Amino acid sequence: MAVNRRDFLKLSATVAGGSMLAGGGIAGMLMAGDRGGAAATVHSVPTVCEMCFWKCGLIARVVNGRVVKLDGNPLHPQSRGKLCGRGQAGIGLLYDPDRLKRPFIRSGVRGDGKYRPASWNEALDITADKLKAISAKYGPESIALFSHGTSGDYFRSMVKGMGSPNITFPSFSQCVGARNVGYELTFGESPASSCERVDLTKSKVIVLIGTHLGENMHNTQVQDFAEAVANGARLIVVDPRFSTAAAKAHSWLPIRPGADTALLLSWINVIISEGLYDKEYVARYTEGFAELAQAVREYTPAWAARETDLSESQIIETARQIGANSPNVCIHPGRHTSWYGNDTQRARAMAILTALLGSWGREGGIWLAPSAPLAKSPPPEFPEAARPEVITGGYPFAGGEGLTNAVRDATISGNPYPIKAWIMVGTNLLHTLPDPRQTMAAIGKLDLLLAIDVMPTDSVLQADIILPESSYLERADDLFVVKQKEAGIAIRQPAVSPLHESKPGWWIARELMLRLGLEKFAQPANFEQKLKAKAEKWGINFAALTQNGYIPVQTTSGPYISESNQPVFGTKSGKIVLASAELREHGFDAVPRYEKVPQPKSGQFRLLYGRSPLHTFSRTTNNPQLNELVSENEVWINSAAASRLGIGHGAYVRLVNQDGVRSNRVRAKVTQRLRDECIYLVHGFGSTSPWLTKAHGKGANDQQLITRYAVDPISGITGMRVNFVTIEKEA
Ligand SMILES: Nc1nc2c(c(=O)[nH]1)N[C@H]1C(S)=C(S)[C@@H](COP(=O)(O)OP(=O)(O)OC[C@H]3O[C@@H](n4cnc5c(=O)[nH]c(N)nc54)[C@H](O)[C@@H]3O)O[C@H]1N2
Ligand SMILES: Nc1nc2c(c(=O)[nH]1)N[C@H]1C(S)=C(S)[C@@H](COP(=O)(O)OP(=O)(O)OC[C@H]3O[C@@H](n4cnc5c(=O)[nH]c(N)nc54)[C@H](O)[C@@H]3O)O[C@H]1N2
Ligand code: SF4
Ligand SMILES: [Mo]
Repeated sequence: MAVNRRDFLKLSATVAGGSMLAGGGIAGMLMAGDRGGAAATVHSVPTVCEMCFWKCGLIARVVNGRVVKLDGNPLHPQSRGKLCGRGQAGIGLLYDPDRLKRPFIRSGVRGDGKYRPASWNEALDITADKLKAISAKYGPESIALFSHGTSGDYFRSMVKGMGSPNITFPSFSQCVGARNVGYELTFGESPASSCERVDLTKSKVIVLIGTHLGENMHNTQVQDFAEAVANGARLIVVDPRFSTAAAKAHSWLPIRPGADTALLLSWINVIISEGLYDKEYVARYTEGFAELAQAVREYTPAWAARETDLSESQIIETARQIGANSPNVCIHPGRHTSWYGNDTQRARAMAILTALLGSWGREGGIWLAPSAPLAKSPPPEFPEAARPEVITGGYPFAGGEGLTNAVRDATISGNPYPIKAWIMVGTNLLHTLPDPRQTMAAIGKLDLLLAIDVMPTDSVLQADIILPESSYLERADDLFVVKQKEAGIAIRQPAVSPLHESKPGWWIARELMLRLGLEKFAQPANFEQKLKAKAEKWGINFAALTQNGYIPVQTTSGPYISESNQPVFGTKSGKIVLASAELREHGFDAVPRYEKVPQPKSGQFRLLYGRSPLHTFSRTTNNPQLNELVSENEVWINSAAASRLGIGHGAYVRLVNQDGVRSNRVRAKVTQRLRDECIYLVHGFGSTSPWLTKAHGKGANDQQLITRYAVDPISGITGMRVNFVTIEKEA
């Protein structure tokens, strides 16, 4: 049956035979009409996924008021008709019986899990009263926000409106911070407009440094990666583990963990000394080449071979492949880059290599962000904070995005002033910040821990007040500006009405703001009207947007450099910075210098972690569909190490870290796909919340074992791959 997708999007019909529908797809839905039986209302709602933060466009198929299937929106450039496994499992989140169904107020002592249900009015009144009391006693700056995801924005307006600058993001401090700072120091901007601007399908060579595409399952990036591999792009994967991506690679470089900057500097050394860099591009767009060339002289492949435990010939050969294919080379800038505490300089080395190859703004490299002239509204005039922010922690390049760790430190110490309320929106801090013991110590200092969440996670069950947000399938959010090679606007709209007593984030923030006298900063009561007005201001037909889910907008610049499309570098000099005077002024190396990281002692293993394609952090481990597919993580152990320790494949073990912290039991995956001195866990498992009936106690929690972290002196982010464990056999 031929059904054009565009027609299908417009399909909002009544057909018969509802019992046939689930799993039947478009054809199944329509054919069901022939079977007779009770009338079923079938319609399709285009909206935006939030099972992770790639923000794919999706189409929810709703039958008799129930979401039965989620598919990728073919019109949206971040999904192109497909969803990943987690995206399809959004239905599991929507109908998870363990969801937070109503507001709760703590009735026992913190952490004992005793709560009483409350009405919205009561919970909002109490929350607002507590915030007012804390602000009056300790000043508004004593209120801090931790958020991840769309709803964080509404609470940001609330916290800023109260007069606090202390707004933090784990997705900076425990994730992209070092990358963004390293690339901003080099190119004047980050290499991502939310999604990394990697031109994989046109690359002749793709270099992945740790980035484990395929396990890191960002929909269209993985689609592009698959296409690039099929097109025969040469793939170089640097990873101590034989990742899914390494299995597709022409060259797998099983590097000693923490030695990546040595490899990068020696590649730069070969590319400069053999003249393989893009001389015209370097002359036209960069500054500091002579200083760079001088500084990398000492980093020879022979030296790097010793540091990285790779062969000298492999280092030279891969450097030549990279150089020979300039500029159509993608040095993937990575995403989670908080590794060893020297991470900004590693990101700088990657950025410098990208510049030498001339691949910023060139086909197969990093494309330029499109400019889309969308009318801006004047920003709200938030009150000036009376005291300085604590969110930079004194780190000179922490920038505008707040450090979670700096706020946690200030909360524990009370310096420079007490922090007394934490508002957590869509973040599971006990699984997200290194050293959960410090997170608990900080929570112990608070007068109010407020959680706005969808699930009763470990962190939520520490809260004094819990406010249940509707999932992304039940709510509208502000319009999304999509910046791929093209630009456009996407809309999130509810596929079904909010279940239970949950409420959208914008509504929760608004109700609190009304009670705090901050209505002028709140979203309007008629949210849909606001979205419509915004779309129309941008010249977009709102009816078409709600029907299609995504509408492209005109761009005024293209993805690649040409004489008429020149790049703009937001650095002080307007050039790409190879040797950074700015870093030198702050006492750092202008050109990255290699620093060794501590190695495990005999008998110890370095704890490495990463992603499962079927889970997002700890947020999906209780999802009924995903939990059925992957219910617990495994610990990867090299087969030689396992045989020395007498550990068999599939046996349960426990991991004990350098500070004596012992993990939950976890199954051994005995494999040759990992270096001998490391072990590897998928992050997000080992929840302790008894309210998560499926995830509770399943697998090991990497974060529990991360009691040490190394703070990057430039960006202030927390390197978390600096913990060592021993392995105990489970009797
Ligand atoms: N040990 C270790 N630590 C890590 C990482 C690691 O790999 N290992 N990864 C790091 C990285 S890269 C990142 S980005 C951070 C991410 O860590 P977080 O910022 O904490 O993000 P998530 O795990 O996505 O957020 C989880 C919370 O969001 C809730 N949630 C889900 N949907 C919604 C919603 O619609 N509304 C609301 N209000 N809440 C919702 C979930 O129930 C859960 O409580 O963790 C970092 N920390
Ligand atoms: N399915 C799924 N996909 C996701 C997410 C998710 O939760 N689930 N989260 C998203 C988010 S927010 C992020 S930030 C990204 C994170 O994903 P990425 O940025 O791709 O990866 P990392 O977590 O930095 O790195 C994990 C890989 O680094 C390797 N590694 C460990 N130590 C070293 C080292 O010293 N050197 C090198 N070269 N490699 C090393 C590990 O073996 C592993 O393969 O994933 C995104 N995609
Ligand atoms: S990559 Fe997957 S989970 Fe993330 S937004 Fe897209 S479909 Fe959803
Ligand atoms: Mo991340």
